[in-house]
Amino acid sequence: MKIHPKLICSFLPLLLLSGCKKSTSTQESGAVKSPATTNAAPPPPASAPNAPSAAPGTVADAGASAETSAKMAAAEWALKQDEIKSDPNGQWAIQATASSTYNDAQGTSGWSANQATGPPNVDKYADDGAAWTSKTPDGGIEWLDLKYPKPVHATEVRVRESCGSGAVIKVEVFDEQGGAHAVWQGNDPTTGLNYLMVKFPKTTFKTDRVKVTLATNVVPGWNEVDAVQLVGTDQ
Ligand SMILES: [Ca+2]
Repeated sequence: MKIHPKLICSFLPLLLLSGCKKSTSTQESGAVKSPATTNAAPPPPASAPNAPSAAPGTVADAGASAETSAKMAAAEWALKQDEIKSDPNGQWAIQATASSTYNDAQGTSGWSANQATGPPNVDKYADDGAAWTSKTPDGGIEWLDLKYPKPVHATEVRVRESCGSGAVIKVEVFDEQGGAHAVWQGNDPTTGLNYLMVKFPKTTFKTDRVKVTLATNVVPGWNEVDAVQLVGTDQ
């Protein structure tokens, strides 16, 4: 049975079990995967900055310390995002094609393959047209094929997942002859708005092309990729 994605989007009850739903709302009440500790900082309670420090050992103190931990984790997450974004050996894709796109999006339309080019531009773990997603949420194997400006001896690929994270199953890089080399296959541990970071021994060949394969059926709901960074050097 073929259902137009927009119909699925408007039929929210069906999506209550989805990892990432399509909705104009930024709420994630239906998300199975709630943003993890590595996700964007939850807004601090309004009273936080002026909260009196409670006596040691009280419940209030435990709450304050949990809040401090959450803020520290959020700061760590932000620092890591910034470090990746400004990595001098990192490149962002300049061109992309995909197995399919939501609503058959072409060019630079929302959710098109091109939305995975350039630096990350999704700020929240949610459905967002500034990321690529496939035509159907849980159809199975889908892929994103990306081109980079400069061929490099690659050491790492970083896939920024922004919705329904955890569905990547394979990352390949291509040599000058167009041969595919799988640099990672496995169970994607990514949760929330974050990078799947695939490190591998420096390739003997230079590459300017990366292919990311997902099994969209392993994480219910839309699986979206905001950006993919290729890390490598000239030598
Ligand atoms: Ca993007």
